[in-house]
Amino acid sequence: MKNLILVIFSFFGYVGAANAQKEPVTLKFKVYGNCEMCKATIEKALDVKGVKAANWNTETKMIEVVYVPAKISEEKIHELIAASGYDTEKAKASDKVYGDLHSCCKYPRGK
Ligand SMILES: [Cu+2]
Repeated sequence: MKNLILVIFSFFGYVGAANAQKEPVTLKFKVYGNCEMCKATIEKALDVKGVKAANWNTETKMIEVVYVPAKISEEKIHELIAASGYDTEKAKASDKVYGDLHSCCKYPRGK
């Protein structure tokens, strides 16, 4: 009987952990960029499954992303932004995509 209770409790513990992963969480980090056009590109890059909302601030260069960890990873979010041409704290855009950005969008970059 004790074992059965233990099994039931660990089952609910497992379900609880799985549900936690399905809850949206908010991530805030820096994305290098310049203007409203950058904002549109960055936010469009995150128009994917698992991302509930993305809002990049042109003044502070900070992005707020609401996403579901069970559906998309934090790393993937950084990679998607980098693939659209913008460097983040964790992922760097390739010189090719950076070079393809509109001239007004070529944000200052380190070497
Ligand atoms: Cu721009």
